[in-house]
Parts: sequence; structure tokens; C-alpha cells
Amino acid sequence: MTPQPPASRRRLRAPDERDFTSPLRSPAVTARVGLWLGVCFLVAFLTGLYSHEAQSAQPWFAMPTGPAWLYRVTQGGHVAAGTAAVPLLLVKLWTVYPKLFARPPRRHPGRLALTVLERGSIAVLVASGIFQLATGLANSAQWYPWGFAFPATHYAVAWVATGSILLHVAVKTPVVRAALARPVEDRSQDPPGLKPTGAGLSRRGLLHATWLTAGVALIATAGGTVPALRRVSVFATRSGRGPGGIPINKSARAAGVVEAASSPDFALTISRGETRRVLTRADLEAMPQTTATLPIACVEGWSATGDWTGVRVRDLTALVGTRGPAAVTARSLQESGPWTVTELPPRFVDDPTTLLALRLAGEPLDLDHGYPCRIIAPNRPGVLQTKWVSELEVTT
Ligand SMILES: Nc1nc2c(c(=O)[nH]1)N[C@H]1C(S)=C(S)[C@@H](COP(=O)(O)O)O[C@H]1N2
Ligand SMILES: [Mo]
Repeated sequence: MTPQPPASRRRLRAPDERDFTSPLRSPAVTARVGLWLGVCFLVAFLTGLYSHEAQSAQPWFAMPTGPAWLYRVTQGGHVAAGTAAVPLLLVKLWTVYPKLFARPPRRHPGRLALTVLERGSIAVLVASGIFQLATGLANSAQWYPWGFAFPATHYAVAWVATGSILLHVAVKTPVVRAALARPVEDRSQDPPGLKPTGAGLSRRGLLHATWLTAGVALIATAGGTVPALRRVSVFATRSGRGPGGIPINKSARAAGVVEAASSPDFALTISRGETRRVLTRADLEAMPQTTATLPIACVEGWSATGDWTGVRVRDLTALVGTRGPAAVTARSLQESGPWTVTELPPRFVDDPTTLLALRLAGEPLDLDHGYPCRIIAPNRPGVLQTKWVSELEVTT
């Protein structure tokens, strides 16, 4: 044992950057992990923007109705990229956190100001990055241990995170370039004081372990969307179970609609200005039926395909004298909650696979899937596939 000085003489001091001597901390590792972390954040940002626009009543580009699986892929990709980013971010932070203990250049006001600015921007970068991954993961598990509105906050902080990443990339490009150009195990540029490379984990080993962990995180989530991965996807909270092979997001009981939705007095109202038609479920069943194979693709990342049968929404709007494409507002029996109303733009109403569905997989809809009738349309976020529909209003 090394003899220790008596406690009274041991000077307490803050750690210094040079106290951290692992040779695994190197720009060679940080740059490689950072590159993939950047790719994950870019994918999450772009797919997130798409999702935000797809949910908006006035998207800034014309939302396409096809391919029907597009939203399923972008949103599955969004959640998968965010999940894979978790181990990458942890490793990256581990490789750089000793820099927190670098002594600021107190005697040079100019350099000190720059250091404060740089650390401030990194604080924003790290905080917003962790915030996005933590809130996104919690949302995909439908866990809301906070008081703010998730979609608006996650969207706003996405811009902060992306801005600070761009700034960071701009500042670090020369270092990253140099680091990527040298072999991972090259130690010629190491600062003095790092331990020699020993029998432990090598830099290459750390990188391989990191890729493996990110890959496992990805596969453990992707089963929410990729059927072949279901059995190994322990993180996929909803996959493939439920009536008609489709998971249930919010049950009729949780939505408070059991009584109204199972009542024999249920009737659907279709309106256009003063014109109004009221149809029972039997009336709807007597109309021409269409079957469409379409996915429910939830913003939480899971998705599942069903064979939906019901009446084309454009046939229903024709009943109140609508000619040509028109926008429709669909309202649910559910009285409160964020997803009780949806706007169907004219392009979606006109699509022959946009249905007011009465059946799933040949069976009458389960009460939890939206009985007596629900909206199902191609390439729409799950949140807009309104269940327990009681009103269709033609708005143009
Ligand atoms: N009225 C109503 N419709 C709703 C919801 C809701 O909470 N209320 N949830 C939506 C969400 S978030 C999704 S992903 C789908 C899920 O449909 P499912 O439960 O039939 O799978 O329904 C959508 N329709
Ligand atoms: Mo959803």
C-alpha cells in the first residue's frame, strides 16, 4: 500500500484534466463515435420534422397520401435513431468529460471569454441532446413524468439541439478531420501522461463494443415496426398483439367511451353547411364496402398492418352533396384528450383507400380499435387515425 499523508495535511483539490489517464480517451475514438451520433441526430431531426408537418393541419408542403408505408418508415426510423444514439452519446460523453476539469485560462481575458463561450455552447448541446433522448424514450413508453406538452417541447428543443450540433461540428471540423485521418490506435499525437496501452480494452475494442451496443439497442426497438424482429425486441413496448394483430393504443375504457360506443342508439352525423345526414351502423354496412391493407403507425415508433374494411370517406361526403375534393373534419365520441378531432385534407378524402372502417381482419372492429367506426387513411400518423368517430363535417 502507498503510505498516505495524515488527513490534516492532505490538500483537497478539484480534479484536473490530467488526472484522467485512460488511453481510450482520444480524439480518434471521440470523432468516430461523434460521427455516428451526428448521423443518428440528423436522421431523428429530419424524420421528426416530417412527423411534425404530417400532424399539422397546414403543413408547409403537400403531404403525400402514398406510399402508404412512408410514415411507418420515417417514424420507425426516428425512434430507432434516437434509441441507437443513447449508447453513442454515453460513450462520447465518457471520452470527453475530463475536459470539464481543464483549468480555464484565467490570466488571458480574451482566451477566457472564448473558453466560457465554448463551454456554454457545449452545455447547451449536451443538455438539449440528453433532453431529446430522454423525453423521446419516455414518450415511446407512454411515460410522462413531467408537466409540459411533449410534442411541442420535443419539437422546440430539436431546433436548439440541431443548432448547437451544427455550431459544434463547425468548430470541431479540423480536429475531427485530423482524428479520422489517423489510425485509431496511433498514439503519436497523445498528450503526455496517458497510461501505456496495456492488456485491457483497446481503442478498437471500445469502438466495436460501442457499435455492438448501438446495434443491440436498435434491434431491441425495431421489432415494434419490423415483424421479423418481434421476438428479440425486448424494448418494443407494443408489437403485434391485440385484436386483428394490431396493438391497442388507448382503450375504450381509458377514453371514457364504452357506453356511447356500444350503445344501439349510435349514429354518425355527416354535415356540410346546413345539409345533414344521420347514419346508423347498419346504414353504413349497407353501403359499398372497400378493403384496404394499411398500417397504423404510431408516433411512439410501433406500427402494424391491418386489413380494414369500411366505407370510403368520399362516398360519405357525396351523401351531403359534395362534388370534387373537399376537406373533412372527423370528430370522436371521446370528449377530451389530444386526439379526438382530425382534419382530413382534400387529397386524403379523395383517396380510394381512406375509409371510415367498420371491420378489421374481416371481424367487426373491436371496441378498443374504434367500434362502431374509425378513420383509417394511408400514410398518416397514428394519432390522426381517429377512433369512435361520430361526426364528419365537410369544411370546404
Ligand atoms: N378518439 C381517439 N382516437 C385515437 C386515439 C385516441 O386516443 N382517441 N389514439 C390515436 C393513436 S395515438 C394511435 S397510434 C391510434 C392507435 O389505434 P389502435 O389503438 O386501434 O391501434 O389511434 C389513434 N386514434
Ligand atoms: Mo399513437
